[in-house]
Amino acid sequence: MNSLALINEFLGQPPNASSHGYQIDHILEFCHWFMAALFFGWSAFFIFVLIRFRKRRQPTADHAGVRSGISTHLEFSVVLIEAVLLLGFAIPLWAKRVNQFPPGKEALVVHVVAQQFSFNYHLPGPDGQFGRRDVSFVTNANPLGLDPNDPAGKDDIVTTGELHVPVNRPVICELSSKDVIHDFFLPSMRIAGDAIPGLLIPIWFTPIKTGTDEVICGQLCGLGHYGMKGTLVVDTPQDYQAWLKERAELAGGTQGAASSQSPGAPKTENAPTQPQPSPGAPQQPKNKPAAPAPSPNPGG
Ligand SMILES: [Cu+2]
Repeated sequence: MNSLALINEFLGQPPNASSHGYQIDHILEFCHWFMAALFFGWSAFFIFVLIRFRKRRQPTADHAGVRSGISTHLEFSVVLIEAVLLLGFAIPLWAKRVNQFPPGKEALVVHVVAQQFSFNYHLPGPDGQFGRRDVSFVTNANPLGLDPNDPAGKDDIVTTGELHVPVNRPVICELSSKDVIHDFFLPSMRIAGDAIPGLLIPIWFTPIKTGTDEVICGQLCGLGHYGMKGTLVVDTPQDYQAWLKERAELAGGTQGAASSQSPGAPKTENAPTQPQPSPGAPQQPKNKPAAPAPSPNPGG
């Protein structure tokens, strides 16, 4: 995998950190080599034709053209390789991603709610139940509009900018947006999905390496799009439990108050050293959230 990933690395792709990512890396690597071969092959052929059929050597046009079948064979091989790539690799890989979700009990389910210009995360807390959300409860302190009267939401955890997940456990992110179309992109996890107002779009991945990874918005969503970054911290199970406990203590029963980012220093040795990019801090969303947060779906 790593020994093959020459072009991927050259193009600045971060190392893979998810269980399915190596398949994507393989297909990307193969496509890049294939495109390189096509580029140099066709370029060489083009230069050959320019010289071979120059006017000085061929003053009158030959209307019969080439009689050898080599170009037909070449073109047929290109079509064949592309068909194998698409039907043999790309479509099955994609189908696996969208059809074979891990069971809800085994996976960690997180609601990812994008807004201009940050990502909010909603976790169900120890009871495993997401509290109800409604746009009428949205305030600066309660960015997701958690219903204060819903008992299921009392222990919910809401964070902005930084999400922690345990290593080697599938994570299902249900994406939605409060304003415009964003894209929740985890380059090192080789996964991305659009966050669209009014829709709940699930994506999933299994992190296989602890550490800190970048979260970016993959859709040009407004003036502050460039700053719409976040952090995904992959913890050991112990560190993850410690983080959950810390978040719960910070929330202190007053839900929605836990919207400050990166409180305290995370206890991992891979803790981010750079300051948080303060998503959305200077630029509060100018437009009021137009669409209501999608109704939560307890139990995933
Ligand atoms: Cu965005």
